[in-house]
Amino acid sequence: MTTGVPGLADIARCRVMGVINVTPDSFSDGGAFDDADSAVKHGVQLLAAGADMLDVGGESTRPGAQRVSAEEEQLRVLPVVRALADAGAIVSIDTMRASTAEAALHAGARIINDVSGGLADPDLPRVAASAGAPYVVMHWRGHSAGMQQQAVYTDVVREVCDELKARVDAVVAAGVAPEHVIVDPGLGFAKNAEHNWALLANLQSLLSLGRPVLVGASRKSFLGSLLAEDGEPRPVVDRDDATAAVTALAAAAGAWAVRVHDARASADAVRVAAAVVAARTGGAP
Ligand code: PMM
Repeated sequence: MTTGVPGLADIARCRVMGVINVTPDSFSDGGAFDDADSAVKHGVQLLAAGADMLDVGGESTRPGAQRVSAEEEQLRVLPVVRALADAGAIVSIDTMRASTAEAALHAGARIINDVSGGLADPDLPRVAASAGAPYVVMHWRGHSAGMQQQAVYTDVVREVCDELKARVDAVVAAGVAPEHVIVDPGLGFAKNAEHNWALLANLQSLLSLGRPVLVGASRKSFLGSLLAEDGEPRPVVDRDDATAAVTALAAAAGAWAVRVHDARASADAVRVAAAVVAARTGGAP
C-alpha cells in the first residue's frame, strides 16, 4: 500500500515516525524541545537513531489541554519544519488547523497528521487535497479539554472503524485522493486503557478499511498503568521498552507506521517484526 511519499514508498516494513513536540506542555516530552534549536537537534538525533520520518507538532493534545492560537502554533513549528525539511528529512506536520498545515507544507512538510481527522477544521482536508499530500486521519471525538467524557463505547473496535470510515469518506469527498489517506485509531483520544488494548488487539479490523494504519501508543498512560508499581503509574520517561513491545506487535500485525518518541528501540523492533513476518511466509528478512 503506497501513500505517494518518495523515500517512504520503497520501505518494505513498518515505518518509524519520530515525534517532535515543540510545546511546553505535551504529556510525554513537554518542555524538552520547546525552542527551535533543541527541537531541530532532537530531530537530527531521531533520524540518526533510525526514524524514517519526523512528526512536528506545536499544540499539546494531552487530556485536558487548552488550545493555543494559530499564530503561536506556527511560531513554534515553522522554523523546525523548515530546518528539518532543508536537511532532507521527510516531515509530517501534526496540526488540526488548515492555516498551519498550509504554512508547514510551504516550509517543506510532506505529510499532514490531523488528529481530528478533518473534524476540527473543515478546510484542512481541502488543503491536503490541493497539495496532493498524504493525510493522516485519526479517530477523534472532540478537543482534549473534554475528550475523556466521550470515551463511551458499546463495541469500541466496531465504532472506531465505523467512525473512521465515515471520516475517510468525508475527506475523500473533500478531494483527498483515496490513496493518500492513512488511518489511525487514536489511542488515548476519547479512549481508556481497555479501549486502547482492544484496538491494538484488533488492528486487522482497522486494516480492513483498506488504508495504511498508523499507530501512536508511545509513552501513553495506558502503558504507565499497565506497568504501575504500588499503585503508581510507571513514569512517562520509563515507558519506551513497553512502547517498543507495542511497535513489534503492531508491525507484525501489518501497521504501516508507528509514531514514537524513542526511535532507536522501535527501529529495531520493526526490523524484528519484518524478519518474523518474512520467515512466516518463507522469505528472507
Ligand atoms: N498522539 C499524540 C499526538 N499526535 N498523532 C497521531 N496520528 N496519532 C497519535 O496517536 C497521536 C498523534 C499525543 O501524543 P504526544 O503528546 O506524546 O505527542
